[in-house]
Amino acid sequence: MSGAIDRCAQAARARVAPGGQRAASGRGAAMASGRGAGASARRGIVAGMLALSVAGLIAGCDRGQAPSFHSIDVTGAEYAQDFRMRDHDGNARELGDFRGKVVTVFFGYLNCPDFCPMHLVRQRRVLELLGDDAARVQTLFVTVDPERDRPERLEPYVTAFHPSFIGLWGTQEQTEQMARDFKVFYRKVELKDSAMGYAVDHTTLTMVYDTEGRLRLAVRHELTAEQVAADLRRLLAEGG
Ligand SMILES: [Cu+2]
Repeated sequence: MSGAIDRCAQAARARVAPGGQRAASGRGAAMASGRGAGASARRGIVAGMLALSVAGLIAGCDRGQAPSFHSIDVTGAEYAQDFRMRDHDGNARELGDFRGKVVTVFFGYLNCPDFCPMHLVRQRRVLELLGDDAARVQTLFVTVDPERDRPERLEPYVTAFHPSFIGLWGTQEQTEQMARDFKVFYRKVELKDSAMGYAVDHTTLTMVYDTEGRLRLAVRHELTAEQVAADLRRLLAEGG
């Protein structure tokens, strides 16, 4: 994960330590005084409270304020500032082309059996939830398998999820460069006994830019479409 996110996570860990201890002793008390289901329900509540407080600290990281985004707030991060790739129609593209829109960037590949289609389905649902505001959101899907995912294959794939989605393609070198710039990890994994030949492990965070082109959020794969839509709505409201 990114340096910025690592710093946030470290800060969250440091700050959550006292709460964690309180939660641990609280759990001990519940176990000592409770019986059966009552005690386990209390344990569930304590664990839930701890999880919420950790999520809250990460979301509001280092800014000393109430959590405001479901996603990880990476405002001010100095990586993932721009890219130069081709879109699925062969046009040169950079981040500035999408000024005025909230832009989401996800790295994946067409043969992906799970994370990529799930991401694109979530994005489609996010646009549905945003209604008219969806016109001010640009979804970008960067292939980390440029050898197989040629632009002519990217286009029908991404637009099948939503006509506004754009696939980004680069040479092997350009793809590696963009992934480095975005602190994204990917790696081919040979598959024995599979017609697919290989899979590609990859980072599943979605990077989100505000309407001014500033990197703002890293969206975890686990977030729901409702949570992502709420975050994007906030960014769109900032943009007026
Ligand atoms: Cu994938």
